[in-house]
Amino acid sequence: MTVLTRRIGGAELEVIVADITTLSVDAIVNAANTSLLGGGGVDGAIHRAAGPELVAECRMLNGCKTGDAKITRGYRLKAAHVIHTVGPVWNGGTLGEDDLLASCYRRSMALCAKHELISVAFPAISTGIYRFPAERAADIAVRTTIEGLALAPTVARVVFCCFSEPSAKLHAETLAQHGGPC
Ligand code: AR6
Repeated sequence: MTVLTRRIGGAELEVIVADITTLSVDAIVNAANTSLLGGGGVDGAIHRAAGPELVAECRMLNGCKTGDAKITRGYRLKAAHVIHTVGPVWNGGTLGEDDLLASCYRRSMALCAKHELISVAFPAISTGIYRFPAERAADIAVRTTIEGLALAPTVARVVFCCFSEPSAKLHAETLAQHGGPC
């Protein structure tokens, strides 16, 4: 279900409610952990849908630091690639959680630029098992991704793929303050 679509420069940004594993985009972003070897939430869903080849490739990456991102192929997913990023665990906001979450979106957009990807879909990183407050996370997600567009000229479509309508509403509220209608 599409909640909002906005045009910013040459790119179309969408907020939808969907299962990210079903999307046909160049890359879906995974809210992973530092091991990159799978887990619960969206991470578990992506690994289940991609098949065992995904964890085999992940094993060769030597993990990922919080705030960083690494790219693999998508295997059995419709998405050609998976960008694995590690969001911060929320600890009250005094341990640099905002900057680390922004870094996830920035580093993911940088990988899109490096690999000349055209379309990318993000889940609401850190807002599940890692307990980051949803409204604060949505604001960081949308603002940082918009900033990242300037350095990712190939990206023409960004999807904020939310798992619930309340989450989508929070992303739409921030996105509505930017760009114009499509
Ligand atoms: N499609 C889109 N969004 C989803 C899906 C899905 N299929 N499934 C869940 N979400 P979470 P985190 C939403 O917990 O907070 C894992 O064990 C979910 O509703 O998946 O970054 C990792 O291995 C929420 O809004 O990730 C780490 O250990 C958002 O995705 C840890 O969880 C993120 O929730 C990472 O925790």
